[in-house]
Amino acid sequence: MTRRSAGPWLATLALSLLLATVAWAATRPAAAAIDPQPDRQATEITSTGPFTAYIPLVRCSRWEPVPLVNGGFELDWSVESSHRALRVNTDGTIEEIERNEFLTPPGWLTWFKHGMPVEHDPSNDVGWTQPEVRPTSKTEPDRMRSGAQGQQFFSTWRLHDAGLLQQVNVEPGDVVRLSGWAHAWSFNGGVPDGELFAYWSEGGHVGYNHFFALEGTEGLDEADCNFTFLVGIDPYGGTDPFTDTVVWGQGAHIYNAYHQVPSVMTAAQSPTITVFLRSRTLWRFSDNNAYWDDITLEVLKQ
Ligand SMILES: [Ca+2]
Repeated sequence: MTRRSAGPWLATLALSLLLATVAWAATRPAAAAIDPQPDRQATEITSTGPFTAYIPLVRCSRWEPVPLVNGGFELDWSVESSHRALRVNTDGTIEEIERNEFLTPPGWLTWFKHGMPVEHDPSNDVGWTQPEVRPTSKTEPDRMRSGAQGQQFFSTWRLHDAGLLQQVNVEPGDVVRLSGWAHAWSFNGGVPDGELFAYWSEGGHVGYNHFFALEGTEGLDEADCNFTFLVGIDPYGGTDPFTDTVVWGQGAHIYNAYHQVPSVMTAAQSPTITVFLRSRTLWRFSDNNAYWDDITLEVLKQ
């Protein structure tokens, strides 16, 4: 019986392991990849064996803040004393108006949808209406996420689809990302014990819970879905929140405590972009209150 040498066998095993490792490395996602995927360069790195492997090389990228005016809503309203708002009518017209009900925060402009119909509720003969806008009360510390103030929108026994906008100067082509924090008090008298009602919201899955669910989550009831929060960017810098060029992030139902609204990202198409905050309600509850804080904009730097 001929005894075989282990040398060639071990060499074959080592080569197989090397080739398997190179093949695995060529197909796996790059560990340093971030969202969005930066540009990649396919670079030949080895040709020592019978195969040639390509591994994506990822450029180092980072997010840097783009200053927003009053992104944390800490500036006192008297800095601008603005009562301005854009009334975005369902017939497609837009009017700039001033009302005492709008304590529009410095650096921002209030917008709201106005008119009929209410597509999801034909019994609603009031339509989309004007909310009231003001800083969060300093007596309700949970209504601001940081600092001394947040911003609130509220409507009583009525719907709103409304928010704030701000135009920001950037470089065309910049990849920008908008984020913010929000929550709602969505109340219609259904609290079971009559206590702490300001932090109890309607919905079979909500109640006192610090509730967050992405829009479209299965199993939610109609009250769970009363409020939807969104952030959006118009990369062309327009002020119509309903124009086709506005890119909206995914909606989220958020109640009773702050949670980050799903961020949105796009590439600037002009030297000015517009960032939008939006809360949309479904039902004419007694208290449809939306709270916002800590809005941030970032740009991707290569
Ligand atoms: Ca704040």
